[in-house]
Amino acid sequence: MAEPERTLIIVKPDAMQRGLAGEILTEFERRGLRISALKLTQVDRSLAERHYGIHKGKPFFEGLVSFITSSPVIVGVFEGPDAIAAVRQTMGATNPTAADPGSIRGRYALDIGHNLVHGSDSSETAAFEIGLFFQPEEIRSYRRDIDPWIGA
Ligand code: IDP
Ligand code: MG
Repeated sequence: MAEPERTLIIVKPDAMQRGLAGEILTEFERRGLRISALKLTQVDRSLAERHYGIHKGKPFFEGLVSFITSSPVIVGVFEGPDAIAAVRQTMGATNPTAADPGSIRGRYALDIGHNLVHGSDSSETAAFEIGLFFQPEEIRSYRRDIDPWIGA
């Protein structure tokens, strides 16, 4: 059985402005993942720089920080078997025109700088990013009756 994992997702400013938040959350929920935490928030510059610290110095860094701080976003923790890989697959590749056409980015996005959604890329990153956005008491551990039916 796949390992239970938690991962951080962000419904980015472009998705919020385009009214795609519900659609995106639905994708992860329908995949079988369980919502462990969810909130609307506005990312400030300091949090953006910490969250995207790995990209500091890259040519797109400044644009990325101003983009992610440009509108309220929804941040969430999703939990389930292999949640990190499942979210990445459901999101699709970073560049939407290279993303699987069935993925969120492949269906709804065209530009790498406007790719709608963030998902942690490893268990270390997930733990770090969840800690950036959520206090431990904001994250709920619970079981659903359907969990055995999705292998959770
Ligand atoms: P990911 O979001 O698929 O994990 P990362 O490589 O971690 O992709 O990059 C973080 C975000 O930075 C991407 O989602 C994208 O919005 C932006 N980004 C990455 N590479 C480029 C680029 O070459 N030009 C513009 N924006 C980029
Ligand atoms: Mg990334």
